[in-house]
Amino acid sequence: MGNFLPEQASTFAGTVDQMYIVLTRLALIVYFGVRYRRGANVNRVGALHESTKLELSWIVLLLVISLVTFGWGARFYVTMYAMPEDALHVYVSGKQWMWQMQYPNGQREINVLHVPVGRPVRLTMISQDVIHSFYIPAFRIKHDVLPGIYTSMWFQATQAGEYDLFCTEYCGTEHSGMVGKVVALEPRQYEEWLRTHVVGGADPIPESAVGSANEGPQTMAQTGEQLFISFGCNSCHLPNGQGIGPSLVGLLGSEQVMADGQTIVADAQYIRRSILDPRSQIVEGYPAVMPTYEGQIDEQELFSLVEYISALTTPADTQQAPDSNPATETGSDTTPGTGPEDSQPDAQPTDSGQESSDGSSLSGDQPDAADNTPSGAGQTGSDNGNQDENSQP
Ligand code: HEC
Ligand SMILES: [Cu+2]
Repeated sequence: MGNFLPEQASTFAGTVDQMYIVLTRLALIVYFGVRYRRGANVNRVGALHESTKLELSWIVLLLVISLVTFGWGARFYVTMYAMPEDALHVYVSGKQWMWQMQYPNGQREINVLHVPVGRPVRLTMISQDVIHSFYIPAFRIKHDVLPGIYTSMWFQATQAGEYDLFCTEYCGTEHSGMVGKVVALEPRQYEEWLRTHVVGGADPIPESAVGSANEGPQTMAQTGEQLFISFGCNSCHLPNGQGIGPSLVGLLGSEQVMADGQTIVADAQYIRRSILDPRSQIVEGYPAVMPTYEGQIDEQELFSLVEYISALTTPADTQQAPDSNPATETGSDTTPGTGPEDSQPDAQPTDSGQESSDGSSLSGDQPDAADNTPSGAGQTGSDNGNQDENSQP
């Protein structure tokens, strides 16, 4: 399949290339249509006139071709944008001019993304300044990275190796230098890498985001828990729902009813927005007293908070042992599993997205990718100011 294309190293690559080739060939039809149109100066010796059979056959054939390409493309699109539930999570934040990766186990790197082969990996991405775009040619995936709203994409690497990573949205003078690499490792090596390359490893990120003294590897959920306490969230959000604010246990993936009657599925974007702009979405039955944290929390900290809140699941809903539930450490003697949460009657059935087989993918999400819904678009502008203040070296 033409060696002008980059190597194929993900489960998407084959299909993307086939589509590319097929569509390019179909484009030839347009070319011939123009070239041999009536009135074009071509040799018409022996040309047919008024053959119903011929006309019918090309009409039907083209119809079938266009329906098949549509169906094929639509199905593939759905596959690409429906996030698999068992995906590993990596949080990506882009800024002029670098990519920062955060792994749920607390690992961080700049411009390098480590992934295992043969397992879906889901990226939750945000920009700290302008629009960037995350592109891995060998995986045939690309997605805009926007300020103020999370975008997600997923992939599954099929071959171990090192691949290019580019920003494909012109984002300033050093845009062309906003490159990196993706290292796909065999699962065993990946586990090894996760264990051995702890925070402060090869490419440490300046410790701007992590709150207090960071001794040894600390998972994102643990960092998030510390932030939850240091920002005083825990004084209003008690795991047993007795506080001023609703309990956040089982929030991710659940349906939340707003004061205006709207129902929102709580995804990562909803949580982010609840923190930065609480007034934009007041939960029904609660007073609008939550202060905004805009300008006080940076994107990396928000990722950790999202990861922490995502991990607040009732032990009964998941196979996770209760001790992996950070909520039990927040100082309440009531286990989050006891008693139904008044504000979240729907938590149970929609929680399936959070099942995870290991600690490194704690933050499963709602089954369908709702992250990209345009609902957050109007908010982008207001968050821009926040990004600017926040960007730290
Ligand atoms: C002064 C008390 C208070 C503090 C402090 C507070 N919240 Fe809230 N929070 C609320 C109340 C009340 C609501 C429900 C009304 C609303 O939606 O604004 C809420 C709603 C939320 C929601 C949506 C919950 C749902 O069930 O849909 C999230 C998420 C959230 N808060 C996270 C946080 C985080 C994270 C912090 C700390 C950075 C925090 N809150 C600090 C009172 C508080
Ligand atoms: Cu960029």
